[in-house]
Amino acid sequence: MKEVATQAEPVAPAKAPDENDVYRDKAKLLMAKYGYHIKTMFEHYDVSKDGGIDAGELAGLLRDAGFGNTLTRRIISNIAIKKGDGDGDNKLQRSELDPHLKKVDVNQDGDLTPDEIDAAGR
Ligand SMILES: [Ca+2]
Ligand SMILES: [Ca+2]
Repeated sequence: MKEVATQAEPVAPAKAPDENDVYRDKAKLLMAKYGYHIKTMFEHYDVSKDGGIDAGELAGLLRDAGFGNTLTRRIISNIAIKKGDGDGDNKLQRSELDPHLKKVDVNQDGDLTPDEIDAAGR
């Protein structure tokens, strides 16, 4: 009798939520406050209403989302602005953010839904 190699189903290891899961949950909670609308959230954090998110405004977003502490938020904000700022005004405009957000906003409706956030970076 031929031995049938039992094709072991890949068992999903019971893995503890990794850091990215934690970030995704924070992002979901934050987006929920703004009805998942990117525009609503952007306008909320553009405190100075100049059409761009500066490092201080971004740090406020990170604070509300529960990321890091005052120092790490300041560092993260400065790095994010440096990386994303295309026109050198030290702020992130929608035009500078949208190419990144579009990768998450799969159906391009301007909302970041929990499903899309879950799928991001997997
Ligand atoms: Ca602003
Ligand atoms: Ca800019």
